[in-house]
Amino acid sequence: MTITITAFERSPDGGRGLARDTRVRWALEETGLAYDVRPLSFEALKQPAHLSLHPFGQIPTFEDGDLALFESGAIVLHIAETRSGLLPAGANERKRAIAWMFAALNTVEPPILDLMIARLIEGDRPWAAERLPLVQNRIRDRLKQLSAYLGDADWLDGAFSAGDLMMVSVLVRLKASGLLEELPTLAAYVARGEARPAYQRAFAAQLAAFRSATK
Ligand SMILES: N[C@@H](CCC(=O)N[C@@H](CS)C(=O)NCC(=O)O)C(=O)O
Repeated sequence: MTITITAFERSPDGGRGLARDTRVRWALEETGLAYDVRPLSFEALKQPAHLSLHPFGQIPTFEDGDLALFESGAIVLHIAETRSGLLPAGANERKRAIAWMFAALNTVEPPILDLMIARLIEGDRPWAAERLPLVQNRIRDRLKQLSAYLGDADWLDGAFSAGDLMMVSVLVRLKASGLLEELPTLAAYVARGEARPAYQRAFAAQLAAFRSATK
């Protein structure tokens, strides 16, 4: 049975790899699992066929035999738990890697999403200029804490893990903001993640899909 994931038919990021299928593709590439992609239009996302897989009508989803999952965190965790390479062997180390996945999704990604919303959706509101620096400063606070924790280590807790995969995936979304460059330690951490061959393959695959949809 082949794994099937869903992704945007035409990603609104123009193929920059910011949509959340990229993190799932990355986990699949790191663990050597083959997969198919079902591309979906924005309209198809909200149709019953997709809503039966994803209650909020979003991507990504993951299907493997009789297992269907939504939420990128749950999908990456499932992949990491079924194949070696993304979670350490020791029980406590595994739990810490999972804690870093949660930290990426629950502590670091929310203010980054706030920034995307402030810029893309609320940019024309009368209060937008006043709100933007508040949102940016909340991100700066998180990045400074993360950078201090990382120090001169390559990865968050020993060897590269699903925690790093998720954290890099979240931080990549800041690339156009200039905020990452304020902390060279984190910029280098993201660059290390992006340099991994598995990330390169995942990025290339989503870019190829975008290009073929926009030909
Ligand atoms: N928490 C979810 C968020 C999923 C999500 O926001 N997906 C976006 C693409 S990255 C989406 O499908 N947006 C279209 C929509 O919400 O209609 C996850 O991590 O999978």
